[in-house]
Parts: sequence; C-alpha cells; structure tokens
Amino acid sequence: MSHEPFPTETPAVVTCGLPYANGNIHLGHLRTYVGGDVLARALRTLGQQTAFVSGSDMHGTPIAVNAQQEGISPETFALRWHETYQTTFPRFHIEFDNYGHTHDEVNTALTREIVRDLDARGYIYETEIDVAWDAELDQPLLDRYIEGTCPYCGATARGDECENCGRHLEPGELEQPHSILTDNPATYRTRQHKFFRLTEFEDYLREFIDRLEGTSNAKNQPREWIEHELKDWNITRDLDWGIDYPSDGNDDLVLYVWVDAPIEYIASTKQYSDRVGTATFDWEQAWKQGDGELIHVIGRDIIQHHTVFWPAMLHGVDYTEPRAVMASGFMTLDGEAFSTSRQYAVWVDDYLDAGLDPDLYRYYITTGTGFQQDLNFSWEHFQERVNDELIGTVGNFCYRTLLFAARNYGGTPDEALGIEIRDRIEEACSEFQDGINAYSTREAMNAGIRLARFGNQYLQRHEPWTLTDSDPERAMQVIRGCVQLVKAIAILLEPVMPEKSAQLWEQLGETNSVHTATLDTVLEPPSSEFGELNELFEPISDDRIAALNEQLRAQRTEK
Ligand code: B3M
Ligand code: ZN
Repeated sequence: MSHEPFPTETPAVVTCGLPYANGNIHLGHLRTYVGGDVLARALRTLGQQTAFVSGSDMHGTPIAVNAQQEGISPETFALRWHETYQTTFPRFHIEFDNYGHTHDEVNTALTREIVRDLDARGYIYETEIDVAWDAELDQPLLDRYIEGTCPYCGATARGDECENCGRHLEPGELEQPHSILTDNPATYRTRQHKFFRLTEFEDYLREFIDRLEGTSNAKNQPREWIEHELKDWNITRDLDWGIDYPSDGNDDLVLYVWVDAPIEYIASTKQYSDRVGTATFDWEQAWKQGDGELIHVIGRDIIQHHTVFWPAMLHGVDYTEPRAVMASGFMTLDGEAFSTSRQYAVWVDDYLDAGLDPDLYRYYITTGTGFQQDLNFSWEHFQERVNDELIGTVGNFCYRTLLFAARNYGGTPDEALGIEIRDRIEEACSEFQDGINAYSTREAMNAGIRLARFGNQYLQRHEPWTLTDSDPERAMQVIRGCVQLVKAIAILLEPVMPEKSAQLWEQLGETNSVHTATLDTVLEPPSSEFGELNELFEPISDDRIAALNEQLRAQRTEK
C-alpha cells in the first residue's frame, strides 16, 4: 500500500462489514453498504483500479440457535438469508464485484491455511479455560447468549462485546454473567482452547495505528486498547457450527466467528480475481504482496476487530495491512434505536416495494451528515431533502438547462466553453477528489450538489431567456456552459445516485456509460443532440409521508 493520494498506481480493495445471515435488512443496515458502494464508485471515477467485495457472515452462535428453533440446519438457515442479501443489495445499486459467504470452500480453505500458518509461526497456543455453561440446558453459554456487566465501563453487555464502550470481551471477562436463554447464573466447565498471541503484536499495532487512515473514530478509539488492554485472544468455541479448527485431536472446536469473517474479505477478492482473471484484478498482489490499498467500511461497533485483531492476524502471516478504516456512526429512526425484534424499522424490501427510488435514500444517508456522525432518519426529513435539495437544486437546474437548450438550439449550442464554467467544474472535481482522499463520501458527493447550486445561480445571474433577443450570441455561450455543468453533475453524482445519473446521461444523449466515466472526461464536449427529456425526480407528497409513518406505527410490536 502506498499512502499516496488516490488515484494510485496500485489496486484498491473496498470491503463492507459482512452482514450476519440472520434476518431482514433495514435502512439502518444500509449505511455502511451504501457508504462502501459510493466510495468504490468514486474511486473508479478518479481512475483508481478498485475491487469492491463483501459476503455474508454465516457462522456464530445466534445463527446456530435460530436454525435449531426452526428445525433446520444452520447451513440451510444461513444460506437462505445469504441468497436474500445477494438479491437485495443490487436492488439498492450496491454492486459488489464479488459477494461470497464465509462458509464457502474458498473462505474455509483460506481460513484454515491462515490459521495453520499462524500456528506454524508460533502465534497460537492451547490452554485450559473455564467456559460459561447453562447447567439447565447443558450447553455452553457462548458470546451473545450470556449477559452481565462490562468490566470496563459497568454497562450491561453481552458475552463478547460491550455496545456501550465498543470493546470486545473475552470469555470470562463479563461480571455477574447469566444465561439469556434461561436467566440462570452461569456455571463453569473447564475446556481446552486455542489462543492467538495478540500481546506479541503491541509494538506493531502501535505503529500501525499511527499509519492508519480513515475516519477519526477508527484512528483514535483503538489507541487505549492497544496501549493498555491487549490480551491474548481466544479464537475457538465449543460449537458444531463454524469452520473446524485445522488440527488433529480438536474436532469439537470451531474457530471463533471473528477469525473467519474478515478472511472473507480476502476470499471474496480471490473469487473476483478467479472470475475476471489476474490481469484485471490480482488478489495476491493486493493482499499478499503488499500493494493493496485496503479500505474497510464498517459500523463503529466493530472498530476493535478491524484495527486490532485483524491487522495483527494479517501481520502475523505477512499479508498486506489495511490502509484505512471508515467507521459509520449509529442510525436512529425518529430518534429511537432501530429494533428488529419489535419490528421498529423500515425494511429494505418495504422501501422498494413502496416504489421509492433507492437513489433517494442513498443520497439521504450519504450527504445528510458526516459518515462517522450519528444520523437520525425520519420520513419528514427525507421528504424535505428530496423536495428541497434534489428537486429544487439538481433536478431543477438540469431540466431547465436541457429543455432550454433543446427548444432554442436543438441540443448543445455550437459554442466554445467559457473560462468561468471551466474553472468552476475543475474546482468541483478537486472537491470530489479531496473528499475521497479525506474518506468523506459526503464532501465528495456535495461537490456535485454545489455545482448544481452554482448552475442555478449562474442561470439567474445571466437570464439567458432575456438574452435570446438582446444578445443571442451570449445566450448561446451561457447555455453551452450550463450543458457542460449538467454533464459534470452526472459524472460527479454517479457514485451516490447511479441510476439517476444514468438517466441524466441518456437525456444528455451520451452514448457510453456514465458508470465508467472518469473525472478526466468532465470537460469533454457534450453531445450536440439530446435524448428524451424528463424531470429527474418526483416530489414526495405529505399524504405519502403520512402513510409511511402510519405503516411504521402499525407494524411496531411491544416485544
Ligand atoms: N458479521 C456483523 C457486525 O458485527 C459482523 C461483521 C463481520 S465483518 C468481518 O456488525
Ligand atoms: Zn463496556
């Protein structure tokens, strides 16, 4: 990896945290997937070679328990959700180059290879530990099935993670542990387990965190964990479901889900390489030869996994370290937490089935606030931003311009591009590029929005509708500049609104694809003839918003 500004000469890999194959996806979940998709598209717009990968996280205790409750195997259960996600993401224009899953052959083989390698290099040891047990059910109380008090912050926490302070918790760390299945206090059994020598990586991690790029939460929060709290990491579980620990005599142990999950980032890139050929994308160059500009886009609750455990694992086997971690803030719905169990959420399918355009929501979450800030969703706010910003600014400028040009000149007027517009477009391109280099998808996408705002002001300032009589030559120059602005806007906004940009592109009469257009083409002359012109956006009515709010209220349950 280079730490050079994007675009670099070396391949980038953008990854999104793997969703657990364990239930419906709602709008809150989409924040990181849209974020990753916008980033990957924007990098390509800059001319950066980029692979965008993810996959479903198939393992872990909740999936095993939920499958058991349904009377089916965990594999059948998880595959069903995996297939749902595979079709849902593209419906939101989230287009991974590869979307695999952690239980497939590639990830299983690669995980076992990496763990064997870590073992061979002396980074893994075996020891006896006391594992929490539910005496009534006679089963281990793993991770999410045990609750107690976080020893670091005192909040109520689950077995492997404290949502309050964001820390990963090792088995045995939780105070006053009890089973969430039976409420019984935990009893203990002594078991043999495998540990990863995380403590040996302290020096490495201290340097790594200084180099790490991305959002400030991901760069700063891990410092105290690295400097004061490193512990060796328990990487096995007493469970049937998962990837078997790769050694003889330990057949009853599977790897902890957080070992094989991030390895799917590599496995998924490998699948992409295998499909398109290494001349197009070489996964080994990216992951094994140190060249990859690896960017992980995640929720802020899994910062520690991506900035401590994961880079240590990669370093242990001499793989490329992450260049950047972008961690999103939390999302709320009308000021309250999304809740799957209480059906308090806007499900992705419901949004789409209501006929709402995915690009509108993509725009809303990308530009509403900085990626790492918390974000509250409400239908009223959504309506306001679509009607005021998208329709009032972008839609209005583009439609006025193209319609005026078509009616008066049959398309783009035959004039040279003036210096003011050229400069302003170049400024927008710099803002876009600077935004991406600062890992701010919001800033990058606002470059296009600001350009549209400028366009509206430019039209108001020059009033080409009066110039057609008084100074026809000047009127043509003004409109020529405005059409160029529309073209630039289509390219600059493609990462956030790929479908709307494609529609605008067609209206502009362009023949190639806007999805492959790069920044260095924004100043190329627009087509002289346009396609059919239409308003890009439809206003969202108050009645519509009332109905959407009513649906949310009606579906909500107490438990
Ligand atoms: N499956 C989901 C989460 O904790 C978890 C992410 C894995 S990323 C390698 O958000
Ligand atoms: Zn805590």
